[in-house]
Amino acid sequence: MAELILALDVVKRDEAISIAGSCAPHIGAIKIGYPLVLAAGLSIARDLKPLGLPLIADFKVADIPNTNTLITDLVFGAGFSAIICQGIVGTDSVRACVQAAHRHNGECYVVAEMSHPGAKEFFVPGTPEQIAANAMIAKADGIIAPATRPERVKALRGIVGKRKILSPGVGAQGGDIHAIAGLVDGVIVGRAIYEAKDPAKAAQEFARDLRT
Ligand code: OMP
Repeated sequence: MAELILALDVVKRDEAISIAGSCAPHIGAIKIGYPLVLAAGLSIARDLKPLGLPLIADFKVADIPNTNTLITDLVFGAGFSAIICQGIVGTDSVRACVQAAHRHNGECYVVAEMSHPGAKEFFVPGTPEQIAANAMIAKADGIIAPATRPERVKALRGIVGKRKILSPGVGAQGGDIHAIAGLVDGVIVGRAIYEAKDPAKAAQEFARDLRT
């Protein structure tokens, strides 16, 4: 069964801690990206640690191997348990993130195809397949693939086999949780939870949708 991952893209530390705490019983991990880290600092990882949930650093790392290694070491040093990198920059760059993550006993997920409309300009069929295959060669723990295009996720599943697929795009971006739930290992939801009047209730409902 796929787990629910909260994309905590709020820009106030107190609000982030409060939403994460109220949603914690319904989610399997928290994904934190530039918005919250730039607002609250890397120390937000330590603030959220007591919840006992995996913390995924979504920095879509996309640089040369040496810079990727430096970034990944800092992310795990701050207390994160997984990192997301871009796959389109090449296998050597991905391998740098994966190896650094594994040295810290953490995980690395590789963006194979993105969920927004503009992604279609460069993530043309064939390219995500190649990115996913290279991510497997680099021994990544899984890939990121779009809930907005379930048919593409199916194609990518054929490449990654039993390794994990985490999928954003449900809710605010129009993706349907029921269409994606059976295809992936994790469904990433942001605004539809943290902008809801009652984020805990919204998270509970998404979690229930994943079970049914
Ligand atoms: P909502 O659209 O608010 O549910 O948030 C989706 C989250 O997933 C955001 O944190 C995005 O940065 C992230 N995301 C995508 O939306 N699309 C992608 O292709 C990849 C990601 C990601 O890597 O998490």
